[in-house]
Amino acid sequence: MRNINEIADAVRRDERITRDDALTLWHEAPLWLLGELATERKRRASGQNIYYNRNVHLEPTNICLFNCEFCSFRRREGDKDAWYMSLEDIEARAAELKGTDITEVHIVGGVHPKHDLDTYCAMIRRVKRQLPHVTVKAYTAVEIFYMIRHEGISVVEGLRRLKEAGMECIPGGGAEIFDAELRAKICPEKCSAEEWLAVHRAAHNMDIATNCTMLYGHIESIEQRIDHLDRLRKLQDEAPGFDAFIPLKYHSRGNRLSEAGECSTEEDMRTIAISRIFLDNIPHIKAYWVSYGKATTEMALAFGADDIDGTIGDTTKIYSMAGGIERPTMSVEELEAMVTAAGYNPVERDSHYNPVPRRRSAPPAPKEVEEAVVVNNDTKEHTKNKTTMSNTKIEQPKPQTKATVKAEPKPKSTPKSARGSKSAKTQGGFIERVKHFYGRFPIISHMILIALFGLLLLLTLYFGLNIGTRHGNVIKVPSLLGMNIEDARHEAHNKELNIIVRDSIFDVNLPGGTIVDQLPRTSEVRDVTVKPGRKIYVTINAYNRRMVEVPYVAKQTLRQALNQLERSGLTIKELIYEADMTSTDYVLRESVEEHEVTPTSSIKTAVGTGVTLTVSYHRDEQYTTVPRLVGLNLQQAKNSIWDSGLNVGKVVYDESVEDLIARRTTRVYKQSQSLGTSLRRGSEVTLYLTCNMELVDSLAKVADREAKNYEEQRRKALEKQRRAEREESTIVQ
Ligand code: V47
Repeated sequence: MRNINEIADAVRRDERITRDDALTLWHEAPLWLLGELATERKRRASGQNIYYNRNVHLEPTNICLFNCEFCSFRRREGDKDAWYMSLEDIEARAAELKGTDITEVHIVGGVHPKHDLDTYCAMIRRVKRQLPHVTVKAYTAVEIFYMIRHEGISVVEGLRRLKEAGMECIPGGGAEIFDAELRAKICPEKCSAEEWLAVHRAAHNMDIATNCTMLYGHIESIEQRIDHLDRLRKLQDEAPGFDAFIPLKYHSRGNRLSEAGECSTEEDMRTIAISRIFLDNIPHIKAYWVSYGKATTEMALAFGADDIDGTIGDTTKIYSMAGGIERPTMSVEELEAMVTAAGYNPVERDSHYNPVPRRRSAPPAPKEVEEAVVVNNDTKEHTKNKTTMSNTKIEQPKPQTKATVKAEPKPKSTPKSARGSKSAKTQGGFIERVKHFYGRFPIISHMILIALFGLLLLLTLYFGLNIGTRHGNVIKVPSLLGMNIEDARHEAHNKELNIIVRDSIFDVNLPGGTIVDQLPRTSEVRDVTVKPGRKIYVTINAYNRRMVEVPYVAKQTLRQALNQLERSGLTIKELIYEADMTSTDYVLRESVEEHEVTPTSSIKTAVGTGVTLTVSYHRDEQYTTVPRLVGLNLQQAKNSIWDSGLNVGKVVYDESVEDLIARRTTRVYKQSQSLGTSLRRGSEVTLYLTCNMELVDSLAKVADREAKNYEEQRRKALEKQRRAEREESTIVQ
């Protein structure tokens, strides 16, 4: 079993942790360390961004067949506070939302005994009829599993029908805790863990994005929490498709688990942080503000959360009925203020985590919907369809795949009667000539016929196999680096790929909207192929340089100060070392652009600005050792240098680095002083970077050997020192 320091180092190296590691972190890691590690993981996943959206919930009924111990929402038919919305009620509710700027309707409710798959599909269609541009995120896997089993069809067929009705993504509810024993205690009637996972697996394989949740803080053990996370991580490895994980804190009012009480805020933070650290393959961790309240949600941003859900507009009762916020609603301004106060960059997203461009009024229907409608009415004129849509009189628009959108009617072959006499004559002449040739050279003619037949057979086999097995149905991922995001979207759309912006940076030298990184990456030497409809995640250069307040980081350790500055999007200009009687690596003073930063200075500066820190060193600790930098990217190398009490000297790129975009894919292949060299604190280390990964790999192997030797020498030196100390103490005794 690894100790806490080994686990922390593994996380800092961006490595996966085990279930045992997660338990060790839970029981032994101080909260500040969890914050640091989770923030590191969050930074790699989404930089400084915190996401929110403009959404509403639609809870068609609270009448539910199931009677879960933790649920305060559920009512029986006939109960005085039970509600039920007919299809007309649902459509009327959707109609009320027309003209607002919401981008998502999240539908989830009780499993009503009278609802079947058709009713569930009709609900979605009613919403889409009124709000065609809005994404419907609908039904927990528990509801989906119920309706599919009730219908007696396969999960894939059920999902296909929901998708056809307009469901675009699936929320994460109903997961609760997967452990079978505990599930039998708290929600015995719900589908099993395996069934819940099967619904999400099938959805991912059909390219339907989903979320996942965990209901924690009631009667489950920490082992059961980690087991739950492990099952989610395994599914994501096997069939990726989870966009976000949402830890749902149990609320105790009005249900049969009330005696369990509610867990502390510290436990909330530990749960969020460990989820972020453990779930290294799920891009987003959501702190659902409706459940946590505003203050705890803001705190969660320092423990790895990068999403806070949306505006809600007082449309959900699940939490208020369990003792949560009575009328949950937040304006965009409030959400953004919360994020900014925590030192992050608020980003409005759509349901697929694409940033939504800033706007003041309701958005026009996005193009894709217009195109889909065009296809639905493919016998009608394009303009006519547009008019129909703006009048909202279309009958249940069916979303179509992009492949269908692009399909055009095949040109009809010319009718025989229309063929001119000239072509008939030419044809007759050709046949005559063939007959003549056959009469003169029968053997050669037979050989030509056999060759033609063979060629025909080969072509039939090749195309037949490709159609039958779809072996050929893959797309080469284009290189989007350096392209503008709009052009890239256009290119990706033509290739039936989807672009998701997952992060932004700010580089003054590049135009706004330039793509600076992409996943999967492709290059001149390495082609990557994917199936149609797959997502390409990109990082873009932001359009505007954001201003941030410089946090006061003096009177903290250097490590804490570096973390806090990084969280604010700032960097280090210089570390100046000053002798001190008591401590080493303690920040004495801080300045930015010639101004001293004080607890009350409130200086604002652009993201990416360098801050100067004056740091202490104790007389006996004037020297520090150079860390291993080979193999790291520039940011990682800089962090490591500052962490060691050194400064970044020159940054030198070799000839393989052709432009500014290429700089972002470089790694360190050489450092001016090798690992373990003893240097005065504050000295400079020069970094040499390249795009040539073979060179990096071969030099990294040398660096690995050096690191091993260095560790060995250090261990021996320490042993020797301890032995000497022991001997000295025996002599004294
Ligand atoms: O599945 C029910 C939970 C879930 C209580 O996917 C309770 O983006 C706490 O899944 N205390 C429904 N939790 C809500 C949900 C959700 C919410 C926000 C965003 C997303 C998303 C999904 O609420 C249920 C259950 O796990 N729940 N009762 C309670 N007393």
